[in-house]
Amino acid sequence: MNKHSFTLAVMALSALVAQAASPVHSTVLEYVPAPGQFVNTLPEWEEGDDAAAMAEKAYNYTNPDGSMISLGGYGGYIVVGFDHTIVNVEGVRDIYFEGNSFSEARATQGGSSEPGVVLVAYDINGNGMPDDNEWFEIRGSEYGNSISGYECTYYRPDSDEADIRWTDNRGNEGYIYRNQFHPQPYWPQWLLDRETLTFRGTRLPDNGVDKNGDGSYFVLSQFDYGYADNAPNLVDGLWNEDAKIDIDWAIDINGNSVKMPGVDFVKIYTGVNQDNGWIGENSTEVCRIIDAHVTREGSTPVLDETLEIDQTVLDAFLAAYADGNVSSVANAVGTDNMRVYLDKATGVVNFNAPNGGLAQVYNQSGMLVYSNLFKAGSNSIDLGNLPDGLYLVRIAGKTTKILKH
Ligand SMILES: [Ca+2]
Ligand SMILES: [Ca+2]
Ligand SMILES: [Ca+2]
Ligand SMILES: [Ca+2]
Repeated sequence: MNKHSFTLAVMALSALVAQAASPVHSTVLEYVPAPGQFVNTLPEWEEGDDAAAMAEKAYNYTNPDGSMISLGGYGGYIVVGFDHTIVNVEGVRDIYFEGNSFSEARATQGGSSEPGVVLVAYDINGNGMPDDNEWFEIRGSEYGNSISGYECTYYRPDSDEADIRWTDNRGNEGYIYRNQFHPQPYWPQWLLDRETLTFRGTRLPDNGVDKNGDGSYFVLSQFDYGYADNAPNLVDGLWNEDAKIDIDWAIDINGNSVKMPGVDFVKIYTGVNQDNGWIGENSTEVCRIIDAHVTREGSTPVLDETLEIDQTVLDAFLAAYADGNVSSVANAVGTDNMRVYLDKATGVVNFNAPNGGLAQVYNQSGMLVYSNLFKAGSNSIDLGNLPDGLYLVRIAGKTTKILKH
């Protein structure tokens, strides 16, 4: 090899190196915190910063190995993207979340866990963006103890010195309380034109306990698995398995497990709505979000680029979710906290009810075609033998329109 071709080879090699994929998230697409004691400081808001500027700052605060950002109270979220698809590797956890939880032992033994609910998206339509119907929730250990369809609205305060009131769709209300340690405004300053901020999702159970009963010592217990900022980052210097999620924990809008080929986007939102006295609101922190399939861990992890998406899994996934996460639930209708949906393939209407009651179905002519009692929990009504068309499904006195087609 002469000197010239050697130089070319080195140049080609550095080009390759420059293009190597990074296991760490490569972009922050959205950063919308709920009000909280670290909002406007993690990351810092400066006069003139708009939503795009704050998303960029959120990136700079999380990657590379930066500090962290806070999502504020319940519902506040961040959406990140990667420069490659995180492959769902069979039988192992695929995504690693760095947070600032310092619990040393599991569950009730103590800690500062502030679990964030995780959603993952595969770019089904290939437009380079996560679309609403591309998200799948990660079913963590508390899924059965959580409230789905939860909605929390915060009200912009009249002054920066006022606590920030919230109400939810379960009849509760409360405050994000100001504290002496954090004197800055708690309302996102780039969202001052919004009178309210509403967040929807799954509400995890409260995990904070006033240990001495006098407000002096709060313990925020760690959940078993499936959340961000829930478990300590490291165990014996290595990435903590409890800080990782398996893409196989993804579920669709029906609550069914989904076999996803991989993940292009990750969303995290604060999942607990609890005030812990002087510690303040439970707020999820996010540092780096990392493809866990690496050949080297640590501050500069190296991606294992030999992994490939399983074509069979991809084909089956695209066939099942060609229209995204609502392909089988085109008629999903939320009725308060009850979601009624039609499985197009079978003609079965499914719903989850907090209590038992009477279900009736009328056809377009107003004829009663179904009447039966249902129980608390999951129920189904089989309309498979009925002709296509519009039906009125009346469940516990609430009517939902379902178009069977
Ligand atoms: Ca996996
Ligand atoms: Ca997309
Ligand atoms: Ca926090
Ligand atoms: Ca935290």
